[in-house]
Amino acid sequence: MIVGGGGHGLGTAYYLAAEHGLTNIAVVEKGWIGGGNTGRNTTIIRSNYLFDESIAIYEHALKLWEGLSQALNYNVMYSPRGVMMLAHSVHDTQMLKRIMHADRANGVDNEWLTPEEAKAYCPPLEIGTHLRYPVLGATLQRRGGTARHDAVAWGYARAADALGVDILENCEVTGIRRGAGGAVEALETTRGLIRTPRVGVVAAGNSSVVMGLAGVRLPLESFPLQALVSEPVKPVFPCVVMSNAIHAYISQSDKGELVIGAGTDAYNSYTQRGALHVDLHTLEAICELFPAFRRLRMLRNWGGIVDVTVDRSPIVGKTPVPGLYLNCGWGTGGFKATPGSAHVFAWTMAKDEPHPYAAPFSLERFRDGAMIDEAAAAGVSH
Ligand code: FAD
Ligand code: PYC
Repeated sequence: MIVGGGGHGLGTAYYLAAEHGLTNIAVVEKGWIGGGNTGRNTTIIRSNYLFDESIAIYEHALKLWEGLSQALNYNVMYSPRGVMMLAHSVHDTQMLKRIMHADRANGVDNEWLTPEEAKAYCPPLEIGTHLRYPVLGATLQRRGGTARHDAVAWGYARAADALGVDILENCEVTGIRRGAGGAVEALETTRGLIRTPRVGVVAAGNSSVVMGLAGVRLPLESFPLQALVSEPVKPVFPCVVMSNAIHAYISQSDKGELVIGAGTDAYNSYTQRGALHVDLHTLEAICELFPAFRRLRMLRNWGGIVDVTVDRSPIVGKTPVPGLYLNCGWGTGGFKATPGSAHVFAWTMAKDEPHPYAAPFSLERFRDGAMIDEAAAAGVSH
């Protein structure tokens, strides 16, 4: 049983069936598939992280993105248009260059652009020195880009369904029963009891609530994270631009809307919306960096709930409860990880041992102090 019908959960079910030959799999989703963070994110895909462990798992995902439409026979509209990260201070410059060198040492593409080169790659970018936060340079990962977020859920769901996976929507898990030796025995759901010896929890934002049903406490917090889109316009924005320091990130969807993301709200919550002032702050930053967009109108905004660990890295692996596996804590950055996360989690569940790329992201690292601190590369302030 997989709890959670987002991209990670549906992908896990797909790889369990496609690569491990398991046929008695079901995904239970309390709402509709893709209705969680999978369908609410700003779709940025990249693998330009700092630590070797992170680079390995995100690069594994990026390589899977490159062939995902073909593998699923479903167009997920992966578009490697390049992800640029702006430096506005000496500190930004040093940090981004450190990440760039770490990536290159791991064989992952990343390069440094001068302000003029950054503007040539993204013409709407303002690089004047009069800015409160002038652009001092940028890193560029050309293989980074975007994909259509809900197509990822639909693509994995259709491919998993074709392999015999059952997908149950409007089915909320309300209890996890444990039997002899504390092992998982059954799921209590709003549609009845489901007996099962093996459960994978992939319920982003709600992970601590679901794991609490089995008596497991998690070292993470849930926060609202918001995004918004402008009215649609003709193609004006050729890539993805992120500015961690003044906090704004932007791309243009195939429908023409400018897709803009904000930071997390400063309080914990399980509601899928946040405070308006966070969006307004983001729009101020966007208008400063891209003055041409000042007259655009906002079309709609929304929020999702992200679960964030203290080192801003995920938890993927086994738990102290026999038969219970966990995949969570991707925080503000798990969309890009979807295929890689699902792939290694399926491996972990099928073999009852952590996939090598997942092993560093165990729950035990919080006990042992083996943190993988990706706060600077997370791209979104927490
Ligand atoms: P989800 O898609 O949230 O799936 C979890 C599912 O579990 C949900 O559908 C939920 O309904 C279900 N569930 C919960 N509790 C239960 C229960 N008791 N019983 C049954 N089902 C349950 N990441 C990036 O890489 N790039 C970005 O640009 C980016 N931008 C973001 C912007 C926003 C505004 C937000 C909110 C997130 C962003 N992220 C981004 C993060 C990314 O969206 C998530 O990390 C990722 O989508 C998590 O996928 P998932 O499949 O684990 O979770
Ligand atoms: O992780 O790249 C990211 C990201 C961008 C916006 C939200 N998350």
